[in-house]
Amino acid sequence: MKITILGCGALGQLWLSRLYQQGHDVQGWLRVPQPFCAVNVIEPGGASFNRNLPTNDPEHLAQSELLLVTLKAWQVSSAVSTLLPKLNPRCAILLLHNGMGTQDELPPNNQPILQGTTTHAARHDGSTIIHVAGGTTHIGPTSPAAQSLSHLAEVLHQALPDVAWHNNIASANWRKLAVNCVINPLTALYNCRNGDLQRYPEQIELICREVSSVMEMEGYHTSCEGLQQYVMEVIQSTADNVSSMLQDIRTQRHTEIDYITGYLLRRARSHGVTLPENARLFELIKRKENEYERIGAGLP
Ligand code: KPL
Repeated sequence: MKITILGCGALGQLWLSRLYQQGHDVQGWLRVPQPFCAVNVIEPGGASFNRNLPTNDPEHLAQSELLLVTLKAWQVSSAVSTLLPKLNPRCAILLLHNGMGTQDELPPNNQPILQGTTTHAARHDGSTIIHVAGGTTHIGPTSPAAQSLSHLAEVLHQALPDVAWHNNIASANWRKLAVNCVINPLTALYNCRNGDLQRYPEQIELICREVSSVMEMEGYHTSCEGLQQYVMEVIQSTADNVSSMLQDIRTQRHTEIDYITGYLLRRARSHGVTLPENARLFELIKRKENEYERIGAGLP
């Protein structure tokens, strides 16, 4: 399959290496074009992949059957909007990021669009990508044109298992949103690893109660207890992880809070509801982010 991967960070390089090894014709797409992408991945068992892969070939892009987007949520709309006119109308776009709401920001289009979440953990160590732990990628259609694309789950599963197909991906996305609404801001504020959050059961319950109330209003059957149990399982299974938001705060990068807690608050507002605990966490993270972004922009 001809595939372009937009975003060559840790997750993008992991997919590039795995899809290449499966015999797919892959290229990376970089915002600032470079002659190639040096992909250097170390797998959990110690095996390594080291190869320069092609980038930013417009012909390859025009012939791609899949555009796999592994950018941060806040980078998606401008990057994908620029590429939309250059894509084959049948090229599927798979958005793989934390949080929700990026698709609402894209200009009207008829591309088959899929959305997904992943629990694979990968991080940079200098110029090397460490695939810290395997996981599951859940994907599914978010536009009518993508409903017949379940075979893509099998293609991706062959490269980087596990991949699960969901006809109703929104429901899986909301469960992941609940996980991110708890783990990401709390680890960033307490400056701790995911596993340390087991010390804050009351606060986790408060966040889950607010998320489940919005999910119910959006028409998804759920319960606070069910969500809380799921979040606790993820906290345990990713106990040693430094969450992506804590990594962003530590390295003074823009966080995905607008698409995680921010998305939740926007949906709540549309139902005329306020969420005191999530609103408080949102403000605290924005304040942290503003501190270094103001300094970075040279503002007093
Ligand atoms: O998605 C994650 C993240 O760090 O962004 C979790 C699931 C919280 C794992 O760390």
